[in-house]
Amino acid sequence: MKIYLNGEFVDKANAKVSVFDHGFLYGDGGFEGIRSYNNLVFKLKEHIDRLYETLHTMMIDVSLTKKQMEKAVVDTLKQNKISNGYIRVIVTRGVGDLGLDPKKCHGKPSIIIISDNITLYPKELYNKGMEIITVPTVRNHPEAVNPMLKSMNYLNNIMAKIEANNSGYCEAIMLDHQGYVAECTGDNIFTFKNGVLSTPSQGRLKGITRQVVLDLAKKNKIPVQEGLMTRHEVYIADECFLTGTAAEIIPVVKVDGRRIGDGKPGSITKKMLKMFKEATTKDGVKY
Ligand code: PXG
Repeated sequence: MKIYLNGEFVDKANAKVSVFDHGFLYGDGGFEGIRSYNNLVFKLKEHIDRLYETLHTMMIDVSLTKKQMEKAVVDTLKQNKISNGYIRVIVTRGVGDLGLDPKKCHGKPSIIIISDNITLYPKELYNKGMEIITVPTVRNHPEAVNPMLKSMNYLNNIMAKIEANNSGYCEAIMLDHQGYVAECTGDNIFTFKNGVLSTPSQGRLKGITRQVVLDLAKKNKIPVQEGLMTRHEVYIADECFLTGTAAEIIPVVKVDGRRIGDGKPGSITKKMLKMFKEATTKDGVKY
């Protein structure tokens, strides 16, 4: 396996960063998780745009243009001869000293791109649907570490994931600081009721898959509502599903012990997954 490390391709065994890298010391950096399907990188521009938005707010000035970054992603896939893969792009503030002062990193971000074969969730989860719970850890306050940033600082989500795992679940709903449903630890959430598709408007990452679903809904004249969502509204929904680059679209059939709809993956959920799969065969940057 070849890893892109600061402009060079190095073997996995030599792909090392300093222990003084602020990404390691403080989670001080941004990242993206991208997928490719049959030699097409899905929504590459959108992922790179979001990465640069994260870095802009974090005041990490990366030397590569967006186009150069896109090329580096494609080159990494080519180097590894991966047709269907998962790509992790990481940009940290770079190597500093033990203090947290970002000035000590001297404006030299570390850029790392790893591509690997994707490990998928078990197929039966897609057929049967998932059971999830709400966990006590709330999603970060937007004026602390804004959930719109895909920062390397994932402790908020990891704490929530630990709570989910401790209770025997693999994914969990996180509420925002006001008690509204925000998102899951690594996925956005949707409900469907009375012909309307709903998804939270605040306290969550602006997921790329979430946007694909919103676009597909618009194209298919399915009414969409982005707004505040309570747990009650999730419990009484006809359908519920999660979206994410790795998970794609995964049906949810039980939340906090409440059955959703008839307890089986819903027809809109299945239709969305089908349309999403079709989109991944057409859209994308070829390599
Ligand atoms: N919300 C959060 C908090 C995420 O981390 C999504 C939503 C979905 O966004 P996209 O753009 O992928 O549709 C994510 C992304 C993992 C893992 O191992 C998951 C993500 C990121 C990193 C690792 O499950 N999800």
